[in-house]
Amino acid sequence: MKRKIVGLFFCMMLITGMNFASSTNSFNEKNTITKKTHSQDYLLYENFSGTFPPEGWSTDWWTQCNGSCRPESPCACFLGDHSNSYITSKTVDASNYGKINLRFFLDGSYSYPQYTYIWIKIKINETSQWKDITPWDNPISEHLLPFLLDIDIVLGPDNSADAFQFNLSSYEVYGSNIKLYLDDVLIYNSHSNNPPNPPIIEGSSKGKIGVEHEYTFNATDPDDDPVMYIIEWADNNTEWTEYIESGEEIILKHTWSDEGVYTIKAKAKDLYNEESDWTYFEVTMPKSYNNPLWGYRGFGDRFSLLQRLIEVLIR
Ligand SMILES: [Ca+2]
Ligand SMILES: [Ca+2]
Repeated sequence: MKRKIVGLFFCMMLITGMNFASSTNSFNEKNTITKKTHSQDYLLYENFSGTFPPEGWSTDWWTQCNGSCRPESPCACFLGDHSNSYITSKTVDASNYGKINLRFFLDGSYSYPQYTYIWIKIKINETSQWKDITPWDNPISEHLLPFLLDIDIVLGPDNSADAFQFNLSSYEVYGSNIKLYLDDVLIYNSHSNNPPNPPIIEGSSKGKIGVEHEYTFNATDPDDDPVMYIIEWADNNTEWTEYIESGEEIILKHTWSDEGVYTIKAKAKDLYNEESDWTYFEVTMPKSYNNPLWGYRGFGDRFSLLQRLIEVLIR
């Protein structure tokens, strides 16, 4: 086991944090991160659904919450009952990796950002000091939350990170004004990750205004990671799906309200935020036949069958 501290080359990091505060309309609250059970290269995944604190974790005032969690309850939370708080992950052996990523969701609120401090720290092994990798200045001075943070951590070729740990701590002068919600902590090896293949889109290329159309999306990930889909329906509607297994079909319904040619765009994103290229699928919406009878609903399926029959006959 290497204990080489000199020459230890860890850190630094590239922040690819996404602040969902400014794009809440595109964040699907139903998004869930699926825990992979197969050949996956992650070192730690914690969604706080079990006993609290999870085995190997430690904290002072953090507890388990069932509301306000992002992406999914339950999560770990600190409800501002003290000025200081911390939560520390269990240790993981990252000594086989030159680079890892630390990713988590953090949400919450505070009244006085100018008196609020939030730190992210890592520890490489049991004898090393905590290293501050906070990607913002403290006090935070402005409203940062909520976000999904994804931090690249370069450990270097001589890495001795055999007891790697992550720590989140906070300090707020008026302690009761801060609330923090932490969820889906993932420490993973991003080095070997490949993006998913572009999704295959299946469905009708001709449609009718005001009628719901079904489209099937299917993408595979070379690493067999769970994938989610981002679909732009070309009428200013964008849809995000939940994560599903690689290669599993997902069926989505959409209704266009104006005539025209619409180019659906879809891409797949894997659990580690790697995105596929876009796939395009053109749909033509001719005018709807303005027969008042067809607007009548009540005959159920038999009537829509009749409607389709008449439609074929008059074409
Ligand atoms: Ca959770
Ligand atoms: Ca992948």
